[in-house]
Amino acid sequence: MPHKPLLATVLGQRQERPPLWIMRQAGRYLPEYRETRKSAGNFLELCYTPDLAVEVTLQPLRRFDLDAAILFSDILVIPDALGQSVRFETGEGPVLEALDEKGIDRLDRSGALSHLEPVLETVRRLRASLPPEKTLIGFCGAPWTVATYMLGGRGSPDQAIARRFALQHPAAFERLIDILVETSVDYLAAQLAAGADVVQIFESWALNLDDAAFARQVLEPNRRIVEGLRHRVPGAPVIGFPRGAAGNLRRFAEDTGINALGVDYATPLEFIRTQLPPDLPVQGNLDPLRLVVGGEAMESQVRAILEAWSDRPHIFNLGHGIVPETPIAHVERLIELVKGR
Ligand code: 1CP
Repeated sequence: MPHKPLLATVLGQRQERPPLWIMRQAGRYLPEYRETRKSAGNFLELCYTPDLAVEVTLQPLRRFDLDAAILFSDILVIPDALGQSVRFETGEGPVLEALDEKGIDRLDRSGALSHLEPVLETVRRLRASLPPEKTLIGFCGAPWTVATYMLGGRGSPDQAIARRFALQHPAAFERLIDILVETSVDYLAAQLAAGADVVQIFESWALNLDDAAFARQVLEPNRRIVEGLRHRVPGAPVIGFPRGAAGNLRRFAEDTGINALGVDYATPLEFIRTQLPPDLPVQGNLDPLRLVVGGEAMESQVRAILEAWSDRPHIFNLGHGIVPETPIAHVERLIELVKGR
């Protein structure tokens, strides 16, 4: 086995310098991405055309000394594969035909993996073309996060439609979560079989939930995916990312069985240092806006993060996705700082 510093860190081995990748590292802040995106026409075509998806996955690694590639796709290919209508409007984000109870009953899992076959082909090609020391990250959205888009029809600041649906229609909601858990296990197992080294489960909307809702909507589905996946792929390495989990972070780390915990930028460095097991690998957590501003606003916090987590396994990353207005020179400087140059 070639040494892959990022995979090794997920598995609990602290490295001399933390390995790094950048959440949403392929995307609109790169001019070459904008070019490829234009030639693809619509966003889902980009995700389902292996030639193009491989190209945009590799673009950030050509420019920057990153330790991982993350499969180029989206968390919303799962609703698309289940037969829900999904569109990506320019400048507006995703738009789905919002589900009601009857819509949940019409979701069809039987063709999902064959629908996602082009994504799996992208993973195989990436595995074949990446240098052996680079970690290939596969991913899916966590069931609750995906459900917020499926029920709400689009992104929202408070996920109110989905939160209300979970309370008013508990049986239909559980059917939806069951479908998403099962499809996600199939999909992640297939990504690992196709050559992904590790998978990340994006729980981008782990916020705004009371105790019981957090347990039911976040903890339990994440736990079931990890368990189901390990049943298929023993030892499967998993990064969890419960964005906004705040006071629930420790519960998440303890109850889900993930190997490594992604943390958002609002999580205090000290909380991680003192409240989480010292051997738990942690990923994060620079505010993407510090990367936009650069200079001392960025450098002081990069140093603080490196210092605070220096004695545990740490993967350096942003605390959420890189934003389109990020200057490329700032990304270069960030990598120099983390790599100690
Ligand atoms: O390099 C990479 O990371 C690119 C692969 C990738 C990933 C991991 C994309 C491409 N999307 C995602 C995950 C994703 N998609 C998440 C979880 C991470 C996060 O919280 O940011 C979420 C919530 C989505 C849903 C989504 N897709 C949104 C957010 C909508 C909202 O509610 O704010 C958006 C804008 C998209 C479209 C999208 N996905 C990816 C890209 C590059 C884009 C922009 C589309 C474009 O090119 O016009």
